[in-house]
Amino acid sequence: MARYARVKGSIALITLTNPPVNALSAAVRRGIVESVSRALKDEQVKAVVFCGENEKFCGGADIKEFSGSMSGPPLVPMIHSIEAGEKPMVAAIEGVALGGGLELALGCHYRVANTKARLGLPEVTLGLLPAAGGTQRLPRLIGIPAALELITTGRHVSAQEALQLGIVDQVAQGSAVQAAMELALSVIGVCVCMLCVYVVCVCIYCVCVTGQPLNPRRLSLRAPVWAPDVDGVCDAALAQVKQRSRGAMAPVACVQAVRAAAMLPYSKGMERERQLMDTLFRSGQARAMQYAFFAQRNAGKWSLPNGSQWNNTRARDVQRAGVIGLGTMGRGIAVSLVKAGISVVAIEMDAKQLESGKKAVTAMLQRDAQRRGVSPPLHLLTFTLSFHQLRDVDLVIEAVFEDMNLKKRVFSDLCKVLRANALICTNTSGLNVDELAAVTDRQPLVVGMHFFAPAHVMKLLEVVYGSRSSPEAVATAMALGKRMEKVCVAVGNCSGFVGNRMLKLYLDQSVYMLEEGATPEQVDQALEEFGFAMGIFKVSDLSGLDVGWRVRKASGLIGPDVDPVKPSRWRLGRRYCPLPDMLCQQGRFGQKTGRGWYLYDSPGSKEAKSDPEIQTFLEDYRRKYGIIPRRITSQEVIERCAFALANEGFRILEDRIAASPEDIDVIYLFGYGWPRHRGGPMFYAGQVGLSVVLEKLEHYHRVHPDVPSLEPSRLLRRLVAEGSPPIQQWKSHIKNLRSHL
Ligand code: 3H9
Repeated sequence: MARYARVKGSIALITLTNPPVNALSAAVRRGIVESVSRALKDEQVKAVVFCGENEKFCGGADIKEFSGSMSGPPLVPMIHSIEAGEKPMVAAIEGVALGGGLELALGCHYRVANTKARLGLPEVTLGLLPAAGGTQRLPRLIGIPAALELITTGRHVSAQEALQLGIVDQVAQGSAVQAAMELALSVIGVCVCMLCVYVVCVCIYCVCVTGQPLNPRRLSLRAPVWAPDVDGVCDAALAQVKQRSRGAMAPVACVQAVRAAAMLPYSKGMERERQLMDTLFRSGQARAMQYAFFAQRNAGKWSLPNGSQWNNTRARDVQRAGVIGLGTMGRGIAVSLVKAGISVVAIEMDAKQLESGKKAVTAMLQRDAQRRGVSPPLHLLTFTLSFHQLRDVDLVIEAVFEDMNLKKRVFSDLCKVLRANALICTNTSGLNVDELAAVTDRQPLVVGMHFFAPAHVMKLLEVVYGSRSSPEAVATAMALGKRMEKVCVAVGNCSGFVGNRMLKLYLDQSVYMLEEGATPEQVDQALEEFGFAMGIFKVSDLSGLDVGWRVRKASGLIGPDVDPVKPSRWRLGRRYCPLPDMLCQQGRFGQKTGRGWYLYDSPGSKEAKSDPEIQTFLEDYRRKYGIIPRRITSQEVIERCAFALANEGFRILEDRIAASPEDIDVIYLFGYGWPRHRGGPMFYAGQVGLSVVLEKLEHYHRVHPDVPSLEPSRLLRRLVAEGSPPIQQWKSHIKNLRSHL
């Protein structure tokens, strides 16, 4: 778990060996403690170099250990003994030095990284803070403002940026281990250029620094980093993190710990760091965020009901792809493909749309390239009106208007030109993938690739398998999504798939609450206080209210038989809220028209303001239908929205549309702005308590019997009856449920 070797006569090389990321498990910590003690005792050893196996320094503390009882030597004294060691300690950073890994490096007296290394303290993304001295040593090394930024965001920095910030002493072009050993030799007075006499202080030939005392390199010995503006800087950081991550405790604790580094001596600062960590560590938020970390990774390990899965199915190589339609979605998809190094044939139906699509895609790629200081890969793009240009592509992603007949036409046209083994993917947000596949000559090669707008920014990709989709097609779409840096989740085929199927019920609850007495502002405020970046009505204004209106018209919910003056609140056998349709009839489509649930200064502007007209409109509406408004609390908003989501999630699990509750949570975390510190709707239901969720749903269903979706699902009832097992065990209960059907 930590390999010890003596190299170059006088250097102890300690290699962390815990693949894949050399996390600091109990065994690794034990190995380090033993190796350091051996190196300090060995008189031949004059310096110590730490590195990680497989060119990865260290991914930090072993997160898997957090859920069990901790054993083995603790990290803080281990790092302290490295720093206090009387022989120079050098960290050779390759790959990653994250969290406890960087803290270990900060305990060393010198740090060398290679050019590809990434460094950071991402604990905040796990609901924690860097509690192995990171909040006290990093500010002493790089100052309060830079340390605050890194610790509160968890951002990874490149080796070059780390050098500029002063986190590392050197960036090596080749092996960091080799460079670290040379640095170690120079520090102990062995000049590596061999041109000067041995033990010197500064070699005049290579300017290496030799015989340096260690105390100035021990960060814990440095005084607090106080400066006159420290309070202001910390206050500003606090305000910023509160605004950015509403309700999340970890970023606030990170600021408090860094503030301690400015005010208190090291030992007192460490005490503060430990107290804050204790509070975070025990919090539900840390559990939720660590759950999210593993759920995200598990989503890549997809499986289909027929037993095919990620590790027994090969993906096809995709070199060249087609994108049909250059609207908002098609543009983002084309950009993501090109950024992944895939050549793209982009098709539009008429010259004008092709030209505006081409301009938009080119501009997006140019902006991105400029930001990253590279040249835009425009040579990978072909814009054309001709389907014939698609004859040699490996895969096509169709992103035309959300209209079944139009998509069917495109699919059958594609079959006339594509190679027989080319995949056809649809970017539908909820149409039936099987129905689309049925018009093709290659049903096994058809899958859904549901991107989220804007597709070059949003991380989520639902890969939708139909009843005839081949495992190979699913594997190819999943692998392609990963290359496009998406978080991919494989889901089954049903109306709305996972994300939008659940979203519908959440939207329904929100508008029902408007009917009953709430305002869009009240609902949004409750959701934002819960942690959503934006309330549901602001999101609806952003996406455009006309989108849902068109879908409702196509599905027969709105037709000529609907009374235009007093539209029915009962359709297709259940409660229906006509408020969104009525807004659309007034031309209130949201941000794009400058008016929706909120008012905007001009069409396209983003700042939502309360609109008195909406208040009057809602009052008139309630009067018209004889609804007596009542006060709706924030608690009711959260319960009705979150529990309606989870309830549908349970149904989705029963129907095998999602393979696990983790997959559903990943979809909500990456596609729908669910706050990460609440894990996801399914995790949240488990954390609140399944029996509480059941009781609340029963209550709301009793009060609203005309809303069938509020009736608790069978799976939820069964889980409660079986003692509310932890979320990791729900899958086995789904199997039981099916065997009882
Ligand atoms: C900490 O350090 C606390 C201290 O400050 C104080 C304590 C007192 N532990 O992401 P990948 C697994 S908190 C355990 O797919 P990549 C991961 O689950 C820690 N396991 O690869 C996956 O397993 P599997 C602070 C870990 O190349 C496999 O490794 N550190 C850990 O895309 C591959 O992972 C962090 O927050 C871990 N620390 O990305 C860093 N890390 O194959 C967290 C990874 O079974 N890690 N695994 O699914 C990462 O950000 C990425 O994994 C990393 C590699 C960038 C390292």
